[in-house]
Amino acid sequence: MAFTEFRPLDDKSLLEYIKATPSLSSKIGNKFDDLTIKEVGDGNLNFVYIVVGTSGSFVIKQALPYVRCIGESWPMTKERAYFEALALKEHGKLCPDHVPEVYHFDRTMSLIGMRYLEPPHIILRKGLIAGIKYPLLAEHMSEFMAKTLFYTSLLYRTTTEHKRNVAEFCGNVELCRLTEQVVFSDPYKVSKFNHWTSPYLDRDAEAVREDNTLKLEVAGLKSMFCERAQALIHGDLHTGSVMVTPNSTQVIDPEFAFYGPMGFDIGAFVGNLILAFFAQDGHAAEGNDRKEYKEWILRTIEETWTLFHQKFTALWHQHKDGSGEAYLPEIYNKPELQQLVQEKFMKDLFHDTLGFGAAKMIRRIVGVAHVEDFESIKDDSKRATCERQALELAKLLLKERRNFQAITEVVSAIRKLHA
Ligand code: ADP
Ligand code: SR1
Ligand code: MG
Repeated sequence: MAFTEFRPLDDKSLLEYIKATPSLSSKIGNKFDDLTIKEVGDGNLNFVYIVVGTSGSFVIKQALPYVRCIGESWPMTKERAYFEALALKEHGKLCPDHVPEVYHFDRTMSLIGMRYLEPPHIILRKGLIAGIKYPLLAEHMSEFMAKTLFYTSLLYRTTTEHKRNVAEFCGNVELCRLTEQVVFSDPYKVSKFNHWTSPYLDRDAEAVREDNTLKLEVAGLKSMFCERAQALIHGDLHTGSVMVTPNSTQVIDPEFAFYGPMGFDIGAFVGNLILAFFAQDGHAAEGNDRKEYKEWILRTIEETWTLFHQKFTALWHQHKDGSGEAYLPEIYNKPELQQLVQEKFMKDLFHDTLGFGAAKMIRRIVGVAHVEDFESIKDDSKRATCERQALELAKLLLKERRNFQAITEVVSAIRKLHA
């Protein structure tokens, strides 16, 4: 069977594909008799196959020309696989400890072969729902974000390198457009795709659509998302894009990658931790009130930002006399000026993080794509109570973010709203 043009794979044709592809067949020692192939895609967009043999394993991810969770009625370019492979390779170079290795990429087939993150790796969101603590999560995620964001920004790169890379990722316009629609537009208008826990949140969803201050702030964030090519961002860094064990943290699924605002990634991660926090009461059971676990999530939120701040500014300091063209050493060489510049940069980034984090929370409650953290709470009324608290916190963060000076204040606001 030749694979010279695009074709959606199934278990059987995938086996033929593997046999015809040396970079994949060599990973399983060219042994095909004992192979198991299983489609496990539980994401919103693509098909993912786990391939395991006695001599090795890998994962195959294929993009079909539509959004999987909606169906063929929502067409979506399969070129997204190209940008995912590109970003995985770039992130892998910058932060190899936290990104699965790419073994193979086929642009015609929109197909990526990569390391199988074997059990006990699970999707972080599922771990958070199960109440599992990950002591290294903040350390690892702050490292991933600090390295990928710093090294792809003008703090490290020349404007020539930066522009070349920005131009390449501008090709991922359809995925950016999807985010523009489902994060920054649909939740603030009537859309056939929106849904929420009705009737409990009918009034809350309507309030979002009628809130002029909220709309003003979201417009500013959308403009930043569309216009600010600050760094190569993952573009979809929620807790479903991270696989974990207590010792390992791996970031997958960067198909939305492009040059955008750094705060979009940090906000996505922190915002999804906040959603996980507010969902905990819905998962509490007799003998397990999740009180201690909620404290762990709050600590992780705090540590993620604090460690990110430390690591990012350390990289900046280390490369301050390098070829990055944002702050030329001959202008910004005085320590007090360097400090001023850095403080301003980090303060703005903190506020961007809160704004984008809040927007990402709102879209998960009244937009098209919800999160398992809430969806797995079977009792509608209980779910609505959890979601309403998260929504109120998100609205506060979005509107008042410039009044927050430190991550500890965000944690205090979460506690206050939860009480
Ligand atoms: P989508 O782009 O549709 O969101 P994901 O990349 O999130 O797809 O993958 C869907 C699911 O497939 C993940 O939730 C995870 O369970 C599984 N998966 C994806 N990549 C790997 C991998 N490298 N190793 C193990 N499982 C993976
Ligand atoms: C139709 S929206 C699907 C969502 O799933 C992806 O993970 C992105 O978050 C996207 O917004
Ligand atoms: Mg995904």
